[in-house]
Amino acid sequence: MKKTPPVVGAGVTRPSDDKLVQMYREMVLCRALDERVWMLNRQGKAAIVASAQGHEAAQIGSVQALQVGKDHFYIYYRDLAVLISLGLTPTEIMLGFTAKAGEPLAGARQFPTHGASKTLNLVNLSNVVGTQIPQAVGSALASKMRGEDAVTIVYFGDGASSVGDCHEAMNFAAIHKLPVIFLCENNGYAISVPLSKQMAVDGIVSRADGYGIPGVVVDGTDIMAVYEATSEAATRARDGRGPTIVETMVERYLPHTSDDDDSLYREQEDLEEARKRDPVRILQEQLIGAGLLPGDTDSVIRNEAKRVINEATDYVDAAPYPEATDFLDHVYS
Ligand SMILES: Cc1ncc(C[n+]2csc(CCOP(=O)(O)OP(=O)(O)O)c2C)c(N)n1
Ligand SMILES: [Mg+2]
Repeated sequence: MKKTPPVVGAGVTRPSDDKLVQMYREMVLCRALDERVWMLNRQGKAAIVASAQGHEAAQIGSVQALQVGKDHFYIYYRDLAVLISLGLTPTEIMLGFTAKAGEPLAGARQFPTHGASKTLNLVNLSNVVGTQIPQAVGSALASKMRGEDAVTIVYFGDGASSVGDCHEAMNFAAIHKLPVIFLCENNGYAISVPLSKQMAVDGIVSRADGYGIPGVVVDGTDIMAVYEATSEAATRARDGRGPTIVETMVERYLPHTSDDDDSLYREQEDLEEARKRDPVRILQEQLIGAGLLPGDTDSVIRNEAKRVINEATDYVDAAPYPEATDFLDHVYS
């Protein structure tokens, strides 16, 4: 059977130097936020945390390849860095983790990182794994019917790729050549279940042939590779050539969530190997090598992140919980 060629490597897009440094700032900020909310969980101040540590390059590199305010974003619970890259502040995100008043996406009445923003075209998500995939395809269908130039991106894990919704969504999007990007964050685990017990192949990209769409596997710890692959997928979508699967190979550094104990199913050695592929350190080294972090720029960026996270922590500590009656504010009828 004819294999669909991968889309990456046509030499389309490299991020500008300024954009690379901006993406590094976001990575450092997100890592600091992630570490802090984990700490807040251990202090009993945040009910649950799903960490993005190890996924940051896949999340930020893909957002930055798209047009925020015009394109549509369907995320899942691990997409903390997508929120940062869309422009939410650490304070706004932390209000969600601590369920405090003023949380902008869901009035502090959702699982952290869930909720919607009309201005960002960020659509509310369900914690039911995989449900966002056909919803995103519906959004892409709407854009096509309205003749809009918008692309929809949907994020999901390797585990989510095994639910029926994923197959139905990809098949439908392929048939109708819809402007959607399927971005899989393949971290090798669905909670405690390793990839080898989820599927009989190495990853999800080989399914692309079965749908008749292109698919590409990228190193999800290399932000430039993610940016390039997402840019090319977005160009295809905007040109009316239909969907693309972008499978980003990432690492999950921490347990599935703060409620999980990964020592029950994951070898210490496996984790140590994973930590060698730290996307933040990889970009830091790339930028230093390219002379893009001259002098004390790196420590200025890190200190600024620390300051912002400390301020956000103080803010949410002092913030009240929502009034019991506020829940009606977000009820349609
Ligand atoms: C339909 C459904 N089945 C099971 C669950 C329980 N569950 C929550 S997260 C998860 C694993 C998902 O793994 P993956 O898609 O790889 O994402 P990751 O957490 O690894 O980023 C499961 C099974 C759920 N929320 N919804
Ligand atoms: Mg996974």
